[in-house]
Amino acid sequence: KPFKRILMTGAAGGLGKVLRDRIKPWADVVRLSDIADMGEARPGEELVRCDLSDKAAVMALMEGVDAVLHFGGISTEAPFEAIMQANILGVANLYEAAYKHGVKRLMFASSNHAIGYYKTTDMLDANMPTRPDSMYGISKVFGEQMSRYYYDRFGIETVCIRIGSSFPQPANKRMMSTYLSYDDLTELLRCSLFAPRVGHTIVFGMSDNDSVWWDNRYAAHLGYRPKDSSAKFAHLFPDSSEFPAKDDVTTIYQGGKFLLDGPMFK
Ligand code: NAI
Ligand code: 15L
Repeated sequence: KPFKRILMTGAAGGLGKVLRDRIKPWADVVRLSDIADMGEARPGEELVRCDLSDKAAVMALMEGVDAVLHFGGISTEAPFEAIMQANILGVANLYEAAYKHGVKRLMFASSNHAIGYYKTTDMLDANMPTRPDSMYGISKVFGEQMSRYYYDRFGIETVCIRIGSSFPQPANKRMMSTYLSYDDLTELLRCSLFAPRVGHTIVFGMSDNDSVWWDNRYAAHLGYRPKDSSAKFAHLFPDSSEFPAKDDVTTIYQGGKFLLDGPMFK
């Protein structure tokens, strides 16, 4: 197999559970980690309970690891203190451990909430300034910058995937634009790990949806070709009302509901 040992953090989470078996073909051993219970280890797995904010524990977690898929952390808006521990200190610990243990490549699960304050009428590429929509979004910007620094300083490569909405199916009209199927996510992870050179790449994690807000021109070297589309779920949202609806911040801005969580709209 291509890698001896891949580490996936956030293994007890929604995406971690889906990916657990899918990433197996890529490594002799998959080391799965989370602060939460991950159940029993299956063949080819190592389970390590670890709080990402614990520097010594993250250092130990990285021992013998060749590549990292970093999904662990808080995945929605939360008080800054909690975000700071899991997503800011957590990412700092992760990169320092990756450096000390000679890890050459990582995937960082960033989010569309790093750019959630752009409008749904905007078309973005990866070179446009970030516009986070929440403390959560700010923590993802931090992760993107942390990984950029470790590339510039030490040559450690990272693909930051600004994941749109990766769920079994879109839950609302907004997600018709942001939907990323599990198969396409898996393919994007494969590209992120196996493209010959990625340097520091930011890619928007979306399927081949009909209406999109993001342009992946600067990630062409990944060779990512989505096979799914949200189009097959169009019947779930027959409402032909205007999108974005006037005076509804959750449809005017790309970040959707996250716009309501900040102090601005309380
Ligand atoms: P999730 O919340 O289901 O999973 C995150 C996992 O991280 C949880 O199992 C949690 O226990 C773990 N975690 C939280 N704090 C931790 C800590 N201090 N130490 C160790 N582990 C900790 O989220 P989901 O949906 O699986 O997302 C995975 C990653 O992808 C997250 O980083 C999220 O921000 C990102 N993402 C997901 C999107 C989606 O559509 N599912 C969209 C954009 C980004
Ligand atoms: C995210 O970053 C979250 O982790 C996920 O739960 C969804 O809210 C997603 O963005 C989204 O914007 O749909």
